[in-house]
Amino acid sequence: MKARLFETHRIRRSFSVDPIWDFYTLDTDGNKGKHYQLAVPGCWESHPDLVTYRGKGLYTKTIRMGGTIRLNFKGVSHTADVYVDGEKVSHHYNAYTEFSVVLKNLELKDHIIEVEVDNSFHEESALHISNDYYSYGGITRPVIIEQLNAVYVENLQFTPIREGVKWQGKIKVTVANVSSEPITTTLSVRIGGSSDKKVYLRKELNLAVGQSQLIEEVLAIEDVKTYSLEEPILYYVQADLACNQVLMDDLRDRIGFREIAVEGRDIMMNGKKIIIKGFNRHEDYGSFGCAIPLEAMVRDIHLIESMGANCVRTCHYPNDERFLDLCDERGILVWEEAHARGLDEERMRHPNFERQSEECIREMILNHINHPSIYVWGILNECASDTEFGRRCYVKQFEQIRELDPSRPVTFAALESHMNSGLCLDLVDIVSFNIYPRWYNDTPVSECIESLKAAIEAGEGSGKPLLISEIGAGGIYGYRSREEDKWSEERQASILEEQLRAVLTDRDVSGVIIWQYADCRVDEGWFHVRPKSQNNKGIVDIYRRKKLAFDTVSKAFNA
Ligand code: ADA
Repeated sequence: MKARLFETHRIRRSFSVDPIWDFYTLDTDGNKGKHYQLAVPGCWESHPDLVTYRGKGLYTKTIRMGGTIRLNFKGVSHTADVYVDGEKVSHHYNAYTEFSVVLKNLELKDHIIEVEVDNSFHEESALHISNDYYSYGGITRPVIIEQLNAVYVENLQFTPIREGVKWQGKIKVTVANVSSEPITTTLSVRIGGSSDKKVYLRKELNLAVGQSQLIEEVLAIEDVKTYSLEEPILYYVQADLACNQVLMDDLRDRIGFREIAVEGRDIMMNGKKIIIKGFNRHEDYGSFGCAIPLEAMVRDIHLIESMGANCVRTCHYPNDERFLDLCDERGILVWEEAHARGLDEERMRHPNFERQSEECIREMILNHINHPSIYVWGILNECASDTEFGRRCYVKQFEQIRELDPSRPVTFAALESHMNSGLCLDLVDIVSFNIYPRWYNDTPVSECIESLKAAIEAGEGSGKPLLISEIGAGGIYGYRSREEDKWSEERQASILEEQLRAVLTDRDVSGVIIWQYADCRVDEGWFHVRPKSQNNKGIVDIYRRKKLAFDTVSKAFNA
């Protein structure tokens, strides 16, 4: 199972783990229930017995391994406890960010890996709650098991810096000594195409037992072309570790030389203004749930591109890296977002909210910072940005993001009803609002936008770019009505036609992100406002069947 669309290692070896794991449901006392054999990655809801199962489950796999092993879980939904031969080696909360653990001095033999997974809305869970999307259960993203040598490249970050017509790059490499001896190793960093790379950094490191060292350098990069949406040219950054001229480890990632900036009311890419035409996309597909296979991700990209879009917002959580890789390759901009949706002040006061949010932001940026397609970091969608306590949470999270990545603008999608209480619009680089004129109210779209702009101008968001981060209407696939009554495809199409015409012709707006690309399953707690227990505002349904609005959006975006 590949976790990326390109090879990240030549030296470091990863095991190919058979994709079928043993699985047992667990009762609240941890007693095993029925036995299943489930695909990993996958959602347990894909099994006909487990479509609505919310609770605990146990995945088990026997793997022959030894020495120093790194277990890397790209996503487990949503609380994971990992055991090796019965000993707990890792715990992780949140379905949408990766985690890993290094096991040392393992005897070469069969070892039993067990992953206890919980997708219940347990009392420790501040971010996964009954919501207008579904928290699936399972090992829902790839599991990578790697054989390490004495040292390895733990993390590799690259930030492009534009200096006139030249490019620089800020490199941050973390190297770890996982042996039982102090070690001297030579780090070299290469940048270039898939074959011709130039060495830009060579450094000898002396690492004590168990020591990790961060190496930061700004490098002048030669002979590279700019990454643009029209020409999304990608390069590789590669870190190698050698001991006594013997290669011990390597890590390779893909990068693009592009600069995102905010100038006045404009979002700039490489010094040119861009207009965002995008979709909000939940990771949810037919009967795959959130464990969307690569072929289906590619299909989504083709459909999104065919409508003339240039952006995807990963509402409301960090996405699978393979999808981000596809956006990098296709020149589709990504608003990536830390996990939170519609948390009021009470929920933001949950004892675990701050720590779980902080972990999600750190893991999101640590692992996704190199993707050139990501142009903005988002947080706290429609949370309590209208209260002093809520504001303190926004302040703290934006500070953390700016500390981890000062190179990208930040934003959050605000509730329309907060437009006059804009307590947090001074904190963002880009002002974003979610509005639903003609759907949740019968306000003419242009009137809604005018009052939004007036409210922003009167507050702390004035003079900044404005994005309509959500706008749309419901339409049930296959429900047709010449009278255009609500939930019909015809009504959805005509509302979107008015919405997109008003937004895309308004020179004060830097773009629009439609809610939403595809229908998605929602938690049963939302059934009373969500026919079929789905959010039906997709332009395509959960199986990607086109609604009438598909043509409406294509016409507006391609105009
Ligand atoms: C909000 C929210 C979305 C979705 C949308 C809707 O803007 O951010 O997640 O719930 O409303 O469909 O009403």
